[in-house]
Amino acid sequence: MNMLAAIPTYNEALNIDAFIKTLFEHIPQNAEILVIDDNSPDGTAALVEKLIPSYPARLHILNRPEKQGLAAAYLAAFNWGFNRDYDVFLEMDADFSHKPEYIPKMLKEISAYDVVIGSRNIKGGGVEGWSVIRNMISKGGSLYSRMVLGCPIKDLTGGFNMWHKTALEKICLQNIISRGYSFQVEMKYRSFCAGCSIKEIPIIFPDRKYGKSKMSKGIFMEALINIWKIKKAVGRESGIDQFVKFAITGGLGTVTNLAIFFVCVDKLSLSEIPVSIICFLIAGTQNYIINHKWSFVQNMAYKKLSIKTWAMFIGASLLGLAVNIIVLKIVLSHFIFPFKFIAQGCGILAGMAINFIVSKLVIFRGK
Ligand SMILES: Nc1nc2c(ncn2[C@@H]2O[C@H](COP(=O)(O)OP(=O)(O)OP(=O)(O)O)[C@@H](O)[C@H]2O)c(=O)[nH]1
Ligand SMILES: [Mg+2]
Repeated sequence: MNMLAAIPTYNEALNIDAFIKTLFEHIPQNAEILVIDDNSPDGTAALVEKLIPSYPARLHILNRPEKQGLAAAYLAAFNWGFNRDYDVFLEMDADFSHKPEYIPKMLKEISAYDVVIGSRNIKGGGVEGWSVIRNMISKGGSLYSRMVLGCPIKDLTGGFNMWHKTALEKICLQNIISRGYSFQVEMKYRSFCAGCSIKEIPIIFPDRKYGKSKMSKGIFMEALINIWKIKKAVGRESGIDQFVKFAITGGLGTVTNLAIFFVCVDKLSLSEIPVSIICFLIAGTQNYIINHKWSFVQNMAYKKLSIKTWAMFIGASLLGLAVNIIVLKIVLSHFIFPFKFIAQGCGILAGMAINFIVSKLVIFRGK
């Protein structure tokens, strides 16, 4: 099997030379290494480039202009590798916390599984050199992610993982929403939801000896919140689920519309047409917000409410209204009903269908 080890680096000058040399000692003869460096100020990239002639066609570097986070680095590496026919991709830190000695075992397992996870949280695995507090935070974070996502993988947060190319294809990398440290959780959760076969093997994880961790309290808190966004984004919801939510939202909008109309026209005696327009805009805005935050939340988890999408939604509602009136006219001119509201019901359904299609495919499409 052709393997590519993808190694993201940011300020790993103290580790990278020894790390690459050690890694080459533990990977098969045909395996290659790609370092993804985000223009590390400490000159990590230059050290890698110095080593390239010693490993012709086996050591590569992807130089990126600025620090863009772990997720962007790995996604760039996978894209780079997809065009070059590797069967297996390895994710690994450059700071010796992930011991290259485990790679042969991982390679053996990947012939039978789609995903192999280096796990600190199963029998035989663990961490070395961590304080009790750090250990508790890490274990707590993993347990929290497992519980929120309902996912049985024991080490969701770890970054020492091997992926079969087919597993990465099943995940649909273009759908990944994480930018930072929740990336590893999202990748594993998506592979679980996609039905990939997953094997955890125990690893001992020593603390880094040289260089600084890029983890901070802020990054950790962000990852905790992101777990919910991942859950919303990945849990599969059918178009029918979305349509039912969209219809309920429309129903609520109608109630709002009628309530305001009743107060303004029947109680305050304001003129009908301007009130009707205002009712339409208020109910439309309510529908826009609820559809964004609920009906299509899976696509919109990382998008903000915006004037542009609001205006598009109001436009789609007007389109729905136009379709409603056209269908009403057509039905009335071709059929005779005991009650005309049946024709109006057909119009409402047609208008709603058009509004739903435009909302799903254009306005709330996400990325
Ligand atoms: N290209 C790139 N690499 C990064 C970035 N952030 C971190 N890395 C690298 O990703 C790997 C993991 O980062 P670490 O700082 O070791 O994070 P950690 O393993 O969670 O924390 P420690 O255990 O304290 O080391 C290391 O090889 C880093 O150099 C980034 O923004 N871009
Ligand atoms: Mg590390």
